[in-house]
Amino acid sequence: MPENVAGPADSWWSDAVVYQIYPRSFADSDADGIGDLQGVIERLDYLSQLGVDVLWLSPVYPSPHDDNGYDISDYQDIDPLFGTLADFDRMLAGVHERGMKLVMDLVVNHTSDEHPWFTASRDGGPGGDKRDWYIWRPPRDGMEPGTAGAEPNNWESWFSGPAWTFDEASGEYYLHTFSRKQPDLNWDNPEVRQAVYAMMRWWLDRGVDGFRMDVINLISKDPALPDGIVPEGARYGFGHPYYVCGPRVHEYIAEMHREVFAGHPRRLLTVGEMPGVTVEEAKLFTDPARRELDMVFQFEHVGLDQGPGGKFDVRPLRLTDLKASLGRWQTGLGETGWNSLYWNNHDQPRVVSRFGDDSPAYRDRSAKLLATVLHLHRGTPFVYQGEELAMANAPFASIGDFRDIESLNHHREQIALGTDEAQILEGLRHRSRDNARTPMQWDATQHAGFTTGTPWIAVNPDHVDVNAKAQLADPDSVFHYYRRLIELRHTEPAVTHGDFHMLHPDHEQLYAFTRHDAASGTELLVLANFGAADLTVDLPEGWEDSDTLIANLPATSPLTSTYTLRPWEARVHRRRTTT
Ligand code: TEU
Repeated sequence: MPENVAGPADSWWSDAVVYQIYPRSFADSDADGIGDLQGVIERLDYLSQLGVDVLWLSPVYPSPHDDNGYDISDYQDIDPLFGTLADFDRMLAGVHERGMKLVMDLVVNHTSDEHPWFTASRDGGPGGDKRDWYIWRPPRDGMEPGTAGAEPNNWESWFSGPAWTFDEASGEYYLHTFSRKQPDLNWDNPEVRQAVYAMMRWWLDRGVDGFRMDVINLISKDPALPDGIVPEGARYGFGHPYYVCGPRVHEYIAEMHREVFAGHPRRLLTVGEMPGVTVEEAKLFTDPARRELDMVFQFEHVGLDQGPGGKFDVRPLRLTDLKASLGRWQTGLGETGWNSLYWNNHDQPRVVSRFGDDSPAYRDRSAKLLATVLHLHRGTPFVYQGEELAMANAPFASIGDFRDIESLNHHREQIALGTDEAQILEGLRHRSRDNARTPMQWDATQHAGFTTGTPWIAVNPDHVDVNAKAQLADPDSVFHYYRRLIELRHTEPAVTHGDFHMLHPDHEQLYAFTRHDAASGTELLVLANFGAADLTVDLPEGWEDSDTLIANLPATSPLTSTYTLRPWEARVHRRRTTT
């Protein structure tokens, strides 16, 4: 019986590739302008052709959609916007029939404020039987309830403003580390934990194959809820030290593993999304002997191009910083832990615009280069919808083009502080999560084949050139390059099992590394030119007779002691080794 003990390179998911579907923007079957489960069903053959093994479905549960479904009001049903439980069951059967697995998005750090658990907690008042399911506190001593500064501590929400909202009826505040419509559950309450585990078992019994766990490292707060540090010029305190990987987080996740996953008869996958997690913490979460999680999403590499002002304070990326960060995670988790590998998701801007070159001249080539570098690292790659097409950031013109609560709150807060709107919009164009949420580009027709209605957010006008239909017909497309990369992971042992060794770590334009797998007697060399100028590189010896496993350009010569990489050229070579 496959024991669902997290394990490194020998687990079923170590040579798997995961594809994230953000259903709201994937495919709309009923012309309401919002994607749905029937739309997913109609595209399962496309995903099967790509060759991915697991689908991660962003939330489709009932929700007021304050945060596009990451504010859940019923954990055991499907929002009518997306369909019904019967539609879900049909989709899951279609996924399994094609030999793929499905993991759900588990959002249990918080619920919607419209979840019955919260309405009972709020309306029951202090002493009510569900009061302690959430985090309620009286105003700060001596302060007038409901006035600025009277919040129980000075923590700031991730979506701007204080992390507390005042409830007039009870004269107390409730904590919401995200929007005020996303109250944090009190994980110190065993009733809360057991209710979450029961819900998780309900979905496993329904046939799902695991969970991606939303901000799961934030569930344990320092019970004293101390004030955070107030950065220079900021209005609120930085509460992260008091709830990122908090005091009992490992206890709770180990308990979850015992209560939900241990000994399960099917092969499952658990991925913890962990803002602020360090390599050292991730080793603890993913060490198989600790029976916690299979892998984590870390955020270090997607924070390297921001300044002290936060995510919308855009700074240029230095390739040496990226290599140092990813290299640290490759070696840091070592043989006991396991990396998830991603550039994109529904929260991140499109990587071809961010780390590549989305000009027509180099968009496809740099997208293939970025995919090559990521997929040849040690770990499990995640492909976000549209990444396989080189979908790019959208040309947002005004604040009216944005939908995301994080972006809209940031704009409102910065306008109130007197920041120049052109500067605010510039930051949003680079970093807004809406860059990832423009509709999937299926073809060159109006609304890119996503909907026959009016899309909830505008389609990127570049869909006339960047779309699945055109790329399926072009063997040299980004889609088919991703398909070959995924196939390589299934056929080339060194891609999964090889060790990792960075080359030229101090080079600002070259990303190069080797992967050596003694068991299969093979070594891979990965070369990538992160720039629009030719780059002549010194190569290690012994690669002149190597095979080209995959490349985004035909080779100009054998890999002798030097080789000139063309702009955005990526190559993977293989040689046999005796050890
Ligand atoms: O995101 C967690 C997280 O780190 C967010 O704060 C997000 O990365 C943001 O852009 C940081 O600036 C998860 C979900 O992926 C996100 O969509 C939700 O909005 C959030 O949690 C709350 O559920």
